[in-house]
Amino acid sequence: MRWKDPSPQLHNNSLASEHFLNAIMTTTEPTCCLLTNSGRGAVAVVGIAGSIQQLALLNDPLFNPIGSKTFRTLVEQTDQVIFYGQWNSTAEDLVVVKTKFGFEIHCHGGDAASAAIIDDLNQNGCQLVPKQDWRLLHNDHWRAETETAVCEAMTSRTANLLLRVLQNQTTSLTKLSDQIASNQIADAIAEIEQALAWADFGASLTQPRSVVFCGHPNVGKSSLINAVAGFQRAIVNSQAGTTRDVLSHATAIDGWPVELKDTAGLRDSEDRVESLGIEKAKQEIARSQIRCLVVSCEDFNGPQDQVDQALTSLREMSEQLEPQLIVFNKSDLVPAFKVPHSFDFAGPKLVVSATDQSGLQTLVTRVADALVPKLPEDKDWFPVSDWQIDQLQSMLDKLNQNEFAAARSILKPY
Ligand SMILES: Nc1nc2c(ncn2[C@@H]2O[C@H](COP(=O)(O)OP(=O)(O)OP(=O)(O)O)[C@@H](O)[C@H]2O)c(=O)[nH]1
Ligand SMILES: [Mg+2]
Repeated sequence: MRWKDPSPQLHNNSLASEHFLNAIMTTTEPTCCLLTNSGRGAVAVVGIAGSIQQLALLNDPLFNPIGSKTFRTLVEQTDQVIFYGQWNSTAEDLVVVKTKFGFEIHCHGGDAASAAIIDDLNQNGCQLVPKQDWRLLHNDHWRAETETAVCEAMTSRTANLLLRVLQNQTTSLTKLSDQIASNQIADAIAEIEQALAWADFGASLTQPRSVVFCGHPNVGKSSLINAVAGFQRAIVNSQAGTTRDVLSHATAIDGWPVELKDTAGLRDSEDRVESLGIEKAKQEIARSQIRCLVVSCEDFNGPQDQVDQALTSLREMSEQLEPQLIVFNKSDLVPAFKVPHSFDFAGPKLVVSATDQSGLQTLVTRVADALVPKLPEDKDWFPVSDWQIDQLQSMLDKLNQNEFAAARSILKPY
């Protein structure tokens, strides 16, 4: 049989998952999948599954193991699991590992090496399947989702947390299933609610959070982003209104993946292009998780009427934009600058300079605190994908409607 693209419903239907598993194990045409994320690691892993006798890797000399024996002989006549050798078409030295379902090819982490291998496999009848479906080989959708999240982790901090979630998963879901089976429904509900309380955090481990720098023109938003990101990316200019679009820079803050967003300075403008930029800025500010409102220390250090005007404007912007942090930049221009007493704000008020870099470490720490105010405990399990969140929500609904067996069946195979 030929492998067809899986239907979108596949993930919501355990019968369909079983169908997939049967298909992949009995098909005469093997399948392959890039198991690691594109361009994110030193080593990329290409998985191959299917009827072992038919594997392209065995039938054609795609791979030459070190020594005089052919790959087929080694696989069929020895218990060897790890094979060192050369991929023929690219002459790359790599490692092939025998697995429960077929093989894994561990090659160079760049995109080109894995693409060449997948191309060779494809040409030898090994069909490429999406990562999500590949993981259903486990026949455990809960595990498949968490493993996929581990592969999507962008930093070692998030990868470690996701691995811990994976380790805790069997114990936690088995406990939940047992609680429902033994009619401890209130405990089960509390358990699910506790897990769902971490759902946003779980999602943030694979999807970067947006941190926007906003404020009036010329206060140093672009300069601060460049300083935090560690290199010159956004255009900085002494002319107000320099940034016209939303610029995005992917990085990590304290190990949390983020997109730093540079926005146009907010002011009334007659210029059509600038006004469009300001409109986009407002939309970005509204959808960002963390908003850093940037002002210039200079505006708070002059004649009283200028300071009063700056304070009024700061209060208005703070009410409108609801920032988590207020950043007084250009402190190098105002020695011994003090944040005005008369300005009340619940979050951190930071005094920094993009030019001499003072206060930047504190700024980064405070952004990290705002991103993750609290960490889960080592033993905690929580959902890390939309599918897992949906399943837990639907379990809650079923438990609340006294449909205990239906709720428990969602936890299959636990
Ligand atoms: N002395 C000093 N100058 C700074 C500092 N930060 C930025 N500047 C200068 O202020 C001017 C404006 O900086 P930008 O980073 O372009 O300001 P912006 O807020 O992005 O401006 P728009 O894109 O126009 O909204 C430039 O000349 C910067 O070199 C700082 O901490 N100290
Ligand atoms: Mg700018």
